[in-house]
Amino acid sequence: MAASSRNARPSLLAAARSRRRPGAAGLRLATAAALTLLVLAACSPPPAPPGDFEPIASRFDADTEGWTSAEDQAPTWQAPGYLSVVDDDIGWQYAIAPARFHGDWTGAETLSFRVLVDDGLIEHPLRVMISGPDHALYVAFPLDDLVSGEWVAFSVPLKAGRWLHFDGEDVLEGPVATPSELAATLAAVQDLRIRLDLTEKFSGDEVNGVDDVVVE
Ligand SMILES: [Ca+2]
Ligand SMILES: [Ca+2]
Repeated sequence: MAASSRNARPSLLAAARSRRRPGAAGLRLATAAALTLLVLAACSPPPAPPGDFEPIASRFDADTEGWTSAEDQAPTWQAPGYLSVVDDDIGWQYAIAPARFHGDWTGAETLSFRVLVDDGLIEHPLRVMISGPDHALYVAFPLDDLVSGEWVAFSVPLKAGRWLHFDGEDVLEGPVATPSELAATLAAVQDLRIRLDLTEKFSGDEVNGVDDVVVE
């Protein structure tokens, strides 16, 4: 870019000089053209390529892929290829993603996953939560989305609107995150977890599955 601006200026000036009686209007045009070229050369960084986020996924084809849980009992791998999480305490059980899911999600558009719902009495909404340096934000899915004993697919856009500030497990609806709060959180994800505590059971008899967790 610097080379083209260096080349452009002398040739334009030479063209202006070669005129015998350059009118004021002609000089102004030549000067404006030279300035335009200089500005274009100086101010045109290459645009960022769109959609350059590299998707992150856990398909659990062969093992637990490093996922953990909030309560004592570790998740287990189940054939033909999903993660099984047992609710074995009165606390809230979560499936917790490994560090591979941490980092900059800027440019990602959707978070999706599937859940195999325990066959007990469904009482608590499914939640997914992402945390960054300053905010813990979650989306709660309607209770009616859950189907006892069935696999259900969930998907949420990584856009402001549905993401709420975590304000305790028992607060059903925290304050809505602003676009800038969500963007700041997505730029430095430190934790991703899915609340898998859906039924009234809590003593090792509630078992939920999760599969195909994808950020893309
Ligand atoms: Ca799988
Ligand atoms: Ca439970």
